[in-house]
Amino acid sequence: MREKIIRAILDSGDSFISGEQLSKALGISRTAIWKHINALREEGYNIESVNKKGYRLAERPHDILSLENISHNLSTEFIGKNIIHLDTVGSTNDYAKEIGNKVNGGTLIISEQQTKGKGRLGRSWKSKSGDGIWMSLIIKPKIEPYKTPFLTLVAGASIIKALDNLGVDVSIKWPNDIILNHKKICGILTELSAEMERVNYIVIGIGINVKTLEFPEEIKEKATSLYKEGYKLSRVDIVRQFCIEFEKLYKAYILDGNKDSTLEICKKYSAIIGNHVYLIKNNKKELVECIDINENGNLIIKENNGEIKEILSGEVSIRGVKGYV
Ligand code: BTX
Repeated sequence: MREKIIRAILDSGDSFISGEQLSKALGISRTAIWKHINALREEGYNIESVNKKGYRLAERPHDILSLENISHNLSTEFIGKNIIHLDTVGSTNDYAKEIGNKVNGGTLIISEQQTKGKGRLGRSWKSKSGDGIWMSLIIKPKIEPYKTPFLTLVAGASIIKALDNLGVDVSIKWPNDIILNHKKICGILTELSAEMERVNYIVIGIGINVKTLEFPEEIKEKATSLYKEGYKLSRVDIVRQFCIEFEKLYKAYILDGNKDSTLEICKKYSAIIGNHVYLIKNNKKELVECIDINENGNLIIKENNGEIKEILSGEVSIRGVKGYV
């Protein structure tokens, strides 16, 4: 019911909607409406009420990552049309995997806090309450499992575009880190549920540091947030932009087999192409030059002895020569 009320208020934009109109449209008493409005205010919605006129939003709620705020007039076809917004959860990726078979592709799980946020290869992801966007997107493309790693690049390119649209100067450290001022503001963890020839669903987990000002000692040197770097952006705007950009690149890849736009973004905004970096694999560190990203989304590097090699995502970590990148 609360969702319906806030949607009706959002739909009426700058005009007031009266308690009577709401009560008629939703079939509940005006007192019940008033109780829901108070609960919505407690959730953070700044709802004005004026005698004889009714209710309207004093300002757009920029920070509540609810279905109504994110999907209101969102121009996508299916990405972000179903949103599950939680207060706290172990990991949004794990939650997504529990419900993956039951929900539609495009469903987004967002939690204010994660108590067991996961990175790649068993690493952990710090996800303090309210500080960032901790979300997992469930998608169900009809493709063979071997084609799925490219979707990590699609997600990375979408975040780059989303933040670029909002005026943030970000780059991407192949394959899954988004970088701002040489530090990591976002990581992506893609997980797959599949049979031999068929994908059941894919979970794309995305963590974006938005408001964090203090990071734990162990990641202080390499992590940053949008606020810390001077970008006071709305979490809702970032998620909405991400949904729009992701759907475009996803459709191009899945429906038309077209990887060009994603590759173009990953190359144009790359933090490593043209640079020397350390490749770390099985505790071995090798200095190489990054040359390109090929049509499969794999990294092309030149070793010290001049040999050119193709590196698959998932098998290595990359570090900059001077610092994180
Ligand atoms: P990754 O393995 O590339 O990065 C994890 C590493 O990054 C950690 O070992 C640590 O050094 C550092 N790190 C941890 N937390 C942060 C942070 N908040 N900001 C910057 N650096 C950090 C990257 O893995 C993939 C991360 C995906 C996170 C999302 S959040 C929503 C979804 N649910 C979930 O459990 N994981 C994903």
